[in-house]
Formats: sequence, C-alpha cells, structure tokens
Amino acid sequence: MSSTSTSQPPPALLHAAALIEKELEKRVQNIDLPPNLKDAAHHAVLGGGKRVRPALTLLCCEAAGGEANDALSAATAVEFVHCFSLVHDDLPALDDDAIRRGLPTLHIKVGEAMAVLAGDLLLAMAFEQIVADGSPDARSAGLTRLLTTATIHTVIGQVYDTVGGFPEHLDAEGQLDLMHRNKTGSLIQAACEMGAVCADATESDKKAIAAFGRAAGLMFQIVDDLIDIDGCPDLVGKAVGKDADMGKLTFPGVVGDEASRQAIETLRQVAADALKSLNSRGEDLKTVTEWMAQRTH
Ligand code: GRG
Repeated sequence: MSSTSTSQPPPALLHAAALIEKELEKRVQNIDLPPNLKDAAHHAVLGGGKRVRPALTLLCCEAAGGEANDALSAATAVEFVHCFSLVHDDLPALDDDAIRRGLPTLHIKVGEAMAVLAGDLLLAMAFEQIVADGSPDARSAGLTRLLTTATIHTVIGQVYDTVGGFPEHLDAEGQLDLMHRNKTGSLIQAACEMGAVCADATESDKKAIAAFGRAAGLMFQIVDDLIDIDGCPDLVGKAVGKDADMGKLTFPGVVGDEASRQAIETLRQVAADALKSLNSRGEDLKTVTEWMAQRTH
C-alpha cells in the first residue's frame, strides 16, 4: 500500500453512507439535550466518518431480500455504538489521540468529563434507537442481542489492547486474532447480521451473512494495522505510526507486512466465498469488500 494511492469507496457504499448520514443528523438534531451535550454529540457523530458499519447493515439487509429503509434504524444504532467507542478510545486513559476524522477528538474539543458523558449518551441512544423504532418485538430482541454482544466483545477487545490479560496458552498470533476479532470484528459482524435480521432473512442467508461479516471484520482491522504504518495522516484523518510507538500488538508487528497482506487476501476470499450462496444479491457486498481490502484510509 502506498501512502499516495487513493481508493474511492464504491457507489453502493457511498449511497448507503449518504442515507445513514441523513438519519444520524436527524437523530442528533431531534433529541432533547442541554446545548453543550448536544454540541458534543454532534461533534462525535457528525464530524466525518466513512460509515462502513451501518452501510454494511443496509447492504446486508438488501442482500437478504429486504430494503435499505427496513434497516436504517438498526444501522444508525450500530454507528452510535461505533462513535461511542471512538470517543472513549481517544481518551487520555486509552489511546490518547488528539485528532480523529480530521478534527480535534472530542475530549480535546470539550474536555474529558464531557467526552466521557457524551460517549455514555451515544451508547444509550444506540439502544433507544432499536427499542423505539416500532419493529416487531422479536426483531427488536434479535437486534438488541446482537448489538449487546458485539458491544461486550468490543470492550473485551479493548481491554486486551490496552490493559492485557490474554489467556496464558495463546502465542502472539493467537492473541492478535482474539484481540482483533473482539475489538473490531465483532461490531462489523454484528452490523452485517443485524441487516439480515431486518430483512427477516432465511436461516441460510443469515448464516452466509454472519460468515461474511466475520471474515470482513477481521480483514478490516488488519488493513487498519497496515494503514497505521504507511497511511497518509491527512487522508486517514488521525495520527499514524502510533501502534508501533505505543508497542501495540498488530498484524504487521507480529507476522510482518507481507504475511499481513496475505491474511487480508485470504479473508477477502473467505468473505467472497460466503457471499456465493446469495448469488447476484451479494454483488454490492463483494464490491465493498474489495474496496475494504485495499482502502488507504
Ligand atoms: C462499548 C463499543 C464500546 C467500546 C468501549 C473504547 C473501546 C471500548 C473500544 C474501542 C474500539 C475501537 C476504537 C476499535 C478500533 C476500530 C477501528 C478500526 C476504528 C476505525 O474505524 P473506521 O475506519 O473509522 O471505520 P471512521 O472514522 O471511518 O468511522
């Protein structure tokens, strides 16, 4: 990957992201909050972002036979959880980052206390979104279960990343796989599975989409590890090179750049294979996966 190469997201992703953007704006605009908290939520949610996870929710819903609108609320909930995780991840006690999405991180802009509280708010807004959208109870329960489990796994992954505590029998590669699948993979997989739930997908489509999301989720983080090595900070919208500086466990750090690229290619193929049973319904997801595998920011 070269820091000068660019990779434009495919139209299907851009279209889904535009739908999400509007919905996020509406949600943040319409919630009744003190102005300072609303400004903080606005900065955390609406300050850029590729919207990959919620776009996957919409595209997986469509791939399973539903319509994007059926999954808009669930997708928004996924992005709220993601934005919350970024706000807390950037805090001094965790990754201590000053720039995110090309803007000051929330605690730099509004102070640590407000950043912690705005993060808490976004997590509650995510679940409120699912319960309040008027879906049948069984669907809401399924979505809540998926998003709760993914949130727990994200926290577990972040604990491994920040504090440690890996099972003793794991070597470095095992630790890496466990950490990445939890920290990043779990929310991406859940985003995909939630799309299938919103489409009332068949069991076979649900299984295919879960397998797709599992491979795409791990792949996303390995690509992220490589971007941290040779990404361009202006494009990435945050500092790069921090993983190595902080002695973080990363794919390139443990297995090297070449093996990391090979792992990305293997996972891209696993994801593509998982989509085969969806036939032409999986085409947009396949294109998005190809972009995810070679993105530079
Ligand atoms: C309760 C969900 C939750 C989290 C608390 C702080 C924390 C525990 C977890 C941090 C998880 C984290 C930030 C993982 C990194 C994942 C990642 C690759 C983020 C960047 O995602 P992009 O590239 O970012 O999709 P944009 O800005 O485009 O949305």
